Amino acid sequence: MTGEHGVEVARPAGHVAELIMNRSEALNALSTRQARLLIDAYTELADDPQLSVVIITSASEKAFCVGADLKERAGFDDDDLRAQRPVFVAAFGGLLNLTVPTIAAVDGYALGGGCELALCCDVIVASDKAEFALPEVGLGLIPGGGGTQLLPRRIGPNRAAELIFSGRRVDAGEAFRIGLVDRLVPAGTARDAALALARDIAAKSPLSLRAAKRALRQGLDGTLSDGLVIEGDAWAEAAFSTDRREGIEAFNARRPPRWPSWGAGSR
Ligand code: CO8
Repeated sequence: MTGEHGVEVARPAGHVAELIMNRSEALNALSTRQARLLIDAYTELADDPQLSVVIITSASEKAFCVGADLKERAGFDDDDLRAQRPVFVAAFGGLLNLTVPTIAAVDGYALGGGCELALCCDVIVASDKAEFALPEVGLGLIPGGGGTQLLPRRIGPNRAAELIFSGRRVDAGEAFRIGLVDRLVPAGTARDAALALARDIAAKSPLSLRAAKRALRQGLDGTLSDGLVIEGDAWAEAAFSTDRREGIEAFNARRPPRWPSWGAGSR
């Protein structure tokens, strides 16, 4: 295995956490150890009731994440790969299942599992120098971190098929055009742009954000009519909350809301 492993959790603004992959020497390649560090970070964040937004990003100027650590895997037999699988499933699933809005800030390569980490987020902010690919079929694999399911939901099944079957790299401009990237910003500014967006989001009702995300995500799993029922339940949770009363009062008083759902310990 190359380089130090590292995943830092920073708090760059109120109610915002930044999860920074910091294994720059190996371009944040996902070894088993690096995947475990991600899982530890999600566990810490999932337990934090004061959180409204999570950004996942990289300390490397060159890469967001280049996917599975192919040097580590070079020594793997089938049992090793089988043993790694649940760790990797949790490293992707833990991000996908965070109950607060998530943003990937991508300023370089997002390849294989790196692209899938971004796909696990609600919003992808990328800079001009970002590049995306799911090259797994060229390695005798297939995307296994959610890529075959999340990419078609993002960009449509046929565009996803073209990218997954060819494994080709997509530059930031094309990624933005096809909807793989949601906000395109100048090189070197993806983290700042993601933070600006995160601050905007974090000013909103924490209860509403969680309810909206639940409706959005769970709704995508089923039929439209099931989704509308899920939306109705999530709507009721927000609509009959004290946050709704505060939101309307603050609007009419022309002042920023002070969300009751933050509770007394709000930072
Ligand atoms: N694993 C380990 N080390 C890597 C990886 C990787 N994936 N990618 C790059 N590195 C290392 C290189 O070996 C090199 O290290 P060293 O200097 O010690 O030799 C260093 O990073 C820099 O790389 P390069 O010298 O190659 O730099 P270049 O600028 O020439 O190229 C690239 C950079 C384009 C990123 C190139 O290295 C590359 O193509 N890397 C492989 C990317 C790839 O194919 N990723 C997909 C892997 S498969 C996968 O991710 C499956 C995910 C499974 C999830 C399953 C969930 C259950």
